[in-house]
Order: sequence, then structure tokens, then C-alpha cells
Amino acid sequence: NEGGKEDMELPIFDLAAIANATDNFSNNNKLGEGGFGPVYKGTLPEGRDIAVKRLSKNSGQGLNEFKNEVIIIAKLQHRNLVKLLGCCIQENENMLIYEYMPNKSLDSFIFDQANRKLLDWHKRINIIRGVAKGLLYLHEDSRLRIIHRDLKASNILLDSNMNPKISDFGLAKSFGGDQVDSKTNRIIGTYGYMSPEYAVHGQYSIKSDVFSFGVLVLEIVSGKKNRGFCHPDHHLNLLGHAWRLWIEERPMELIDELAGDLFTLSNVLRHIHVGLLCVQQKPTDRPNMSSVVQMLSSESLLPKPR
Ligand code: ACK
Repeated sequence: NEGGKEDMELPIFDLAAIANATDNFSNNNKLGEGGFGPVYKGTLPEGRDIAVKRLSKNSGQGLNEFKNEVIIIAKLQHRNLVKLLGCCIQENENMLIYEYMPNKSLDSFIFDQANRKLLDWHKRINIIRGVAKGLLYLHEDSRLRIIHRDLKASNILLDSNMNPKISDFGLAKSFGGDQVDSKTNRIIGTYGYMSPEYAVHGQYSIKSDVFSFGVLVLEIVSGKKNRGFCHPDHHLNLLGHAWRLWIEERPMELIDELAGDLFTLSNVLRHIHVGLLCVQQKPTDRPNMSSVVQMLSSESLLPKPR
């Protein structure tokens, strides 16, 4: 059941039902602020928990992102992508209704000292592999060919078993026909996760998502937030080097931590290696997601980053 949905109708929710489910959008039920407005937790009468993204009124850019998200995400069905249950467009309200992800975003698990202990190596590796599979589906399913454009730790949500699901498709682009890259003057996304060619020249392709994926992998393994290397003020040629320095001290700590478990140690080092291949300066040097998935799971020798 992982193919794109063909012309499937998106269920329509009634405004009164959603107001009821979220206790009239009460602040107690607010999960946070998303790309185009607040997100609320709700419970449907049959007991199912939902997350409701509500477009802020008078948000012009928000409306574009909202429409984009509906068009893109309605086509998607994969265990590593957050599931859209339906929408509610009524009385000046625009809302998207998703499955509720009880463990929220990956962000709080990798950067919060107390939470970090809850993510053992097995879980981290499972999260990296799940995100890779979700991204592979977006990029390479011929009916989709979608570039996410804002992949980052806060856009990875975790279900009750800590399985990851990619969310937030407000900036995603779908490429039809033979198109493989595009250029924009409106550079939106998140510095640090943005590839240099996108941050500096507005060029994006599946390889810019691969770069963001690499940053995410290095964050998950190191437990350290990226330092925002791709701000346009940075000199492009320094970036690749900066990434290696950033992660450099980590393998020594890992060797200490995992000295008694060589299997896990080599597996974790393999993930760092793949992360470094993904953050290479030149898009053509970066692997595509099918190679990434293969490299993460196989015992094959990996190429040396340039
Ligand atoms: O990091 P968080 O707790 O997880 O804060 C953000 C906030 O809403 C704004 O995006 C949370 N959120 C978004 N979608 C969902 C969902 N489907 N299930 C649970 N939490 C969600 C996200």
C-alpha cells in the first residue's frame, strides 16, 4: 500500500466537529506553531486523536503554503510520511487534519539533554533509515518526484513506537516530465539544513534534500545542532570543510562509548560516513536516496567523500 493514491477524494471534515474535537481550539490543546499557523491536538468522538493545522487568517504566504500542502500531501501514502486524514474549508477557515503523532518532533529528542537518553542507538538508526525511505519514496516514485525543500529535525514526527514520519509539505515541489532542477529568487527554508547551491544561488533539486538529510543524520548521531553553515554570507568553498570539523571529534567519543559493542560502533560510523557523503559541496558528488538506503543497510564498502 505504498503507491501514490490515484485521484483519491480527500475526506472533508465539518467545522463544528473539529471545533468540538479541539475544545474550540483551546490554548490547552495547542501543540505549537507550524509553518502557516497554529497546530492543535484534538480527539474525534470515536476516540481517534488528530492534529489540526489551522491557517492563520490574512496570511497570504500561508495560504499559498496551505494550498501547496494539500495538493502535494493528498497524493502521498507511505509509512514514513505523516498521514493527512482530511481537510476542513468552511466559513473562512482553512484546516488540515492529520494523524496525531504522540511523540511529537525529533527535535526535542536530539537536542534536549534529558530526552536524549530516550533515544538509544537502535532507535536512532531506525529513525535515520525510516526518514531515508520516506524521502526515497518522495523522490523516486515516478508519480510523485517530490522535493521536500524543508527537511529538518523539527519536521520529523515520531509515532508511539518512535518510528519517524516526515511532515510539513508547505514548501515541497513536484517535478513533472524530465525536469531535474529549478532555480528561484525566493530562498525560503532553514539555514543550516539548506544546501549551499540553494542557500546561495536558489538552485534546488533532489540533491538539495539529500544535503538536508545528511545534516539531519549528523545531528542525530552527534546530538549537536548544526551551526547554520549555509548562510549566503559564508564562503561556499569553506562549507564542506566546516562539516567535517563539526563532526570530527565525535567518532573518538563514540569509540569510548561503544567500545564493548563493535557491531553498533561500526554501524554508527557507517551512518556518519553516509551523512558526510550527503553534505558534499557539489550536488553531483552526493548520492541519491536509493544509494543512501542501500549504503545504510548493506555491508558494502563506501566511497571516500571528496
Ligand atoms: O515539535 P512539536 O511538539 O511537534 O511542535 C510542533 C508543532 O506541532 C508545530 O508544528 C507539532 N505537530 C505538528 N504536527 C503534529 C502531529 N501530526 N502530531 C503531533 N504533533 C504535531 C510539532
